[in-house]
Amino acid sequence: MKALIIGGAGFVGSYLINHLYHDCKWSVAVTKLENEFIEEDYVTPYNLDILDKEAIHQVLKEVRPDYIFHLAAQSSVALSWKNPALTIDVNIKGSINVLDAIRELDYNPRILLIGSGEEYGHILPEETPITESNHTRPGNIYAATKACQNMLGKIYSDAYQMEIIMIRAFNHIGPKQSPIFVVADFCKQVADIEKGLREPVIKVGNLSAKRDFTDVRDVVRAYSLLIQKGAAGETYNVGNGEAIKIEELLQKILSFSTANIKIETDLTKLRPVDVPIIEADISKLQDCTGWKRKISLEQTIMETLNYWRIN
Ligand code: A2R
Ligand code: GDD
Repeated sequence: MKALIIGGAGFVGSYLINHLYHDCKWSVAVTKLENEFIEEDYVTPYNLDILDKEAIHQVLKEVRPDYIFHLAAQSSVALSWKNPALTIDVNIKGSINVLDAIRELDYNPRILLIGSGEEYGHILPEETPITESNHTRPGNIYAATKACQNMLGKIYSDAYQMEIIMIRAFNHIGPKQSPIFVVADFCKQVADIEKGLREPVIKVGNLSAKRDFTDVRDVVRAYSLLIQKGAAGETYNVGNGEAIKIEELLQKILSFSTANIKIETDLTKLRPVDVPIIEADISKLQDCTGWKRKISLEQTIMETLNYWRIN
């Protein structure tokens, strides 16, 4: 089998490359932005900006993948408040370019479109844990772009009989993630405090939100299973199935350090809207693939903290 990962130089990409090549034993081609670097020398890299549809077409013609994983995105909720236009361009226009370029092929590859648990947004108390058939009520620009991508995936799948499977990925974490995201951010701050690089104060945003965290290695296993077994035109939640309060997450991280650390709210880290809870119902994923989480929250936090201790 030949897989193509679009947007493979990011956090999930590096784990997906490794999993598809070593565990699935597929041949793997990867696209990246021109200024990005792919560490894994056993995959073929292509420079590609998804805002350039003709370039997507060229890569697809050359690789002729059986499976396409579309990861490329402006992936930060926080950044989407600061740069909504870029988020809309990359996540909506970029995704439609990808879908259109695939539609023009003379064969029908299977495609995984990676959306977000954030698409559900303002979830009512009786709706949690949330199933795929629930209403989406996005609470931020990033979430709106991913909800739109999901709708486009469904429309293209139905209208053109394309093999598109839509994912709603909940929070995924692990070593190497950018510290713009909460677990990497807190772990890096703790590691910097331990190294004496900053005063013993951790700066935090909204601690009252509850989010559903899964180790990225478990997430990419779900992706490879779903691209093989998922039904075209269907959406699947990928998450842990249980949300944790960010405050509790912070306490877990702090419990892995002997440093005496004070907690301080940084007002610049608060978002105009931060929905209270996003928690996945994962029965559709489990019924389809038999997927189960292998890595505990404690293990992934510990490994992320250790990563920042040596980097
Ligand atoms: O923003 P950068 O410079 O880190 O590059 C990101 C890249 N990317 C693009 N690729 C092609 N054409 C573009 N116009 C474009 N704009 C951004 O997509 C990055 O290398 C990659 C996305 O990876 P991350 O930001 O590390 O996200 P992560 O955590 O790997 O998430 C993968 C997917 C995304 O669709 C998220 O929205 C979703 O899972 O949660
Ligand atoms: N980043 C960050 N930094 N978040 C903080 C902080 C902080 O210091 N303090 C509290 N938070 C809260 C945020 O307000 C949010 O409620 C939660 O921690 C998680 O924030 P992020 O880690 O930035 O992730 P996200 O939930 O906004 O988005 C991530 O998960 C989505 C799936 O649910 C990203 O990986 C998205 O790409 C993904 O779609």
